Amino acid sequence: MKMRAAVVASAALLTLAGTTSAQAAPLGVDITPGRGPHACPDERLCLYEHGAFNEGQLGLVLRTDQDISFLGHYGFNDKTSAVINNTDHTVRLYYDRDFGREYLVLAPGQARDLVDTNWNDDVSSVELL
Ligand SMILES: [Ca+2]
Repeated sequence: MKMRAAVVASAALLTLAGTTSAQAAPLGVDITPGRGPHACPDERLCLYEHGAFNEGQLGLVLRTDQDISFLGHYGFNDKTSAVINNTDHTVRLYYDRDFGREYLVLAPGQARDLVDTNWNDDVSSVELL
């Protein structure tokens, strides 16, 4: 009986958390048109389709709080031209899917325009350490 009561109590707590704190709910991955650094919310890693964080040309922003083993699943393979890491994690951007080949490291809070680097339109997977 005691155990059952505990399960019910924790289920109620989860429901409460879900209704009162929409921002804390796991986002997973989403893709939205966006322009500029403000298009990247807190706690997200954001991949921008165009350089200068889409400031010069409106484009898509992929926003995630989890690893992505292949950006092609989201139509975003070899598209990233700028990145913002608004998570608390060190992030790795990989050339190949499944976290393969070389990676570029971004510290928490770091942003980078990739246009003039050899990473432009070449990222295929991302990992949050
Ligand atoms: Ca691009």
